[in-house]
Amino acid sequence: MTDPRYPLGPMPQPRHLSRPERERAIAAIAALPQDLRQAVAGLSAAQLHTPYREGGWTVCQVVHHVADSHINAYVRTKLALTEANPVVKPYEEQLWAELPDSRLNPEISLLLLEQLHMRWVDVLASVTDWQRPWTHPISGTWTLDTLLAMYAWHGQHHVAHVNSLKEARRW
Ligand code: NI
Repeated sequence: MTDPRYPLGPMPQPRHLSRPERERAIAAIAALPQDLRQAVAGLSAAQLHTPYREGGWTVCQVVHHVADSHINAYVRTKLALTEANPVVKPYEEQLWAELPDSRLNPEISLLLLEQLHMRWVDVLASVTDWQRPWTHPISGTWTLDTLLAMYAWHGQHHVAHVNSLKEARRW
């Protein structure tokens, strides 16, 4: 029995990716807004407000969380590209997901993600030094390759949450 919180397994944190791995990760980030839109397409309001697992976020909160997370990831990408080993700002993702804007229509964050990922992918496509470091104050120093692998996984991880709920409920 797999852990319903981690349908794709744990978050990868490699320090170095091969060129094909990078290309696949950038393609996954480019495709994420459409993948997430497809996962929630046609769900009713009641379905959108159903937790993806017992005690978990609702589908609606999951969509807004992906936007919260990727806004931070975009900022971290640009900090790593423009400063020498910047210390990034952690945030309380659980509390962010409980703020009132996480109950807005998911369409708002789907549109936001479509626009944000266009800019993020454009920046990622221009990176020449994937070993540029950045530091998380708790987990330590990582590279841009790590960030790329983490967030390619992250979007797919949350799409899998929505899809696993739909499969379990036969929606
Ligand atoms: Ni997440």
